[in-house]
Amino acid sequence: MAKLIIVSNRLPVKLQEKDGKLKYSPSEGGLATGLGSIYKKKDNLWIGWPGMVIEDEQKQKTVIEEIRKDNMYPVFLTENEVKEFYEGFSNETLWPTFHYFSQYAIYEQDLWDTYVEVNQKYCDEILKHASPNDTIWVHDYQLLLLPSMLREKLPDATIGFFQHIPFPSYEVFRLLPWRKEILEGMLGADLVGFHTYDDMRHFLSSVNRLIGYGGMHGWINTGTRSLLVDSFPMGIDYEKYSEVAASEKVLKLEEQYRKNVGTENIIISIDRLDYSKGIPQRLQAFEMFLERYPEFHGKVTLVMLVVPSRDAVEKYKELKEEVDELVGRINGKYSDINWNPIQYFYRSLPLEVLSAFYRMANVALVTPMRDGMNLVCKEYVASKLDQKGVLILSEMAGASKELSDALLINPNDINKMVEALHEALTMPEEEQKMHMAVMQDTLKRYNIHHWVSLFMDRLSYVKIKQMSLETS
Ligand code: GDG
Repeated sequence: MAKLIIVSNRLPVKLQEKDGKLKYSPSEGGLATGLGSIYKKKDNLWIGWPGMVIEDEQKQKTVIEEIRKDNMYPVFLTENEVKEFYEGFSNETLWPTFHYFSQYAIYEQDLWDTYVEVNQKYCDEILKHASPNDTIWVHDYQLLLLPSMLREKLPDATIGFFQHIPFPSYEVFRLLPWRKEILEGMLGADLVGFHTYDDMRHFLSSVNRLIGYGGMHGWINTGTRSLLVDSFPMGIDYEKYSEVAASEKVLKLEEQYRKNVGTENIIISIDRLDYSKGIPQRLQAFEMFLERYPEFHGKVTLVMLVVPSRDAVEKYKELKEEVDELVGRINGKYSDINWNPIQYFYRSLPLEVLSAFYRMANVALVTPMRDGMNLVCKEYVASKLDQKGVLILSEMAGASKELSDALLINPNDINKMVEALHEALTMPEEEQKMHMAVMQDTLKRYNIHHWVSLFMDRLSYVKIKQMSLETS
């Protein structure tokens, strides 16, 4: 029986070392939830990095033994591989380029070489487990070369690739010295998926202009094979977020937080610390809002959660300083003894706390400069059980394509962001409910389970279609 192998840079586990002992617990990110019912079944499995450098062989064995009970197999990365493959090429070359921050991108041959080696390392681990007719679903920008490496060894396998971050326009993509190798790596898949139609269009255009392959309706013909490129906007586990938001624990937390925050209006802002998320621009807009609408002084609080991320990378350290400074400046300027306009948390918080934040906020301010999808805005909508609340959303997030009932803004237009804040904070309740209901309908239907089955069904369809193309 053919099985499914899921591959991503990180495994859905949290490993911790306490008193020399390794502890592990499953982590329930969006992808893990969506795929949970699949990879735990029968012979299916998930391959990836457990998220910690473990060089001791005995410890490696313990990890293998532990996580295989949950159908997971690790790829162990050395410290240098983490530095050059993960922090380096993935997060200092590909991430900035794909998010249109190419001025932040570094182009270093050593980093590229390690990126190739590590992709090969993942390939070798997969080959230990894969049979010729298995289905392999590869995820994201850390593993762009893997589809072709696998195709070479397993010509008949069914290979899907999904990219969670944007794909830039040809003009930006072509800045990469290894642009052709990257495209050729991805073209080893049978199905290449993106969140949006625009990402898909950009990819097709790069393939056409850099390699010369063309086709119709998303099909690419390489001369020896055909593959399909398509868009699959990722959903969330809607039920999970609405159930948590309805729980006794979250209700209590919300009540307590509301009392502590103390203002009638609460704006929420939640992201990983990342320059693609537009955090400084958001703070500038809030500052200008306070300047322009003094009647809101003492009546509105921005609750801002920034989750530490990639703090070994220089640009992220600089951004942290910039955010700290801006928050300090705004609070210094406007605070009085009874009111702090911004409550700022730099840490990761449990899901229940997040849910209580979503519940208590009458506005969610989600303003990335560029985002493949953005799940925070979807989770906010799913948590608004009374349908009261307004979502302000950047046009540059993939999610804006589905959530046109949000107040859509351009994050470079600070002035418009200020007006959107004012509009959101003064929007009649009936209007809030009307928009929220439409967005909830969409997200309930196009949830994470729908996304997984759509991708898997399309992948099977591609295989059948390829056979008929070959025989015609
Ligand atoms: C990439 C793409 C695409 C955040 N803080 C805490 C916490 N979170 C959770 C949120 C949400 C997730 O992290 C963040 O997801 P996003 O989609 O917003 O952003 P990225 O991490 O950049 O994800 C993105 C995504 O992949 C999926 O394809 O949408 O565009 O960049 O689920 O709730 N969770 C907990 N505590 C926190 O403090 N428990």
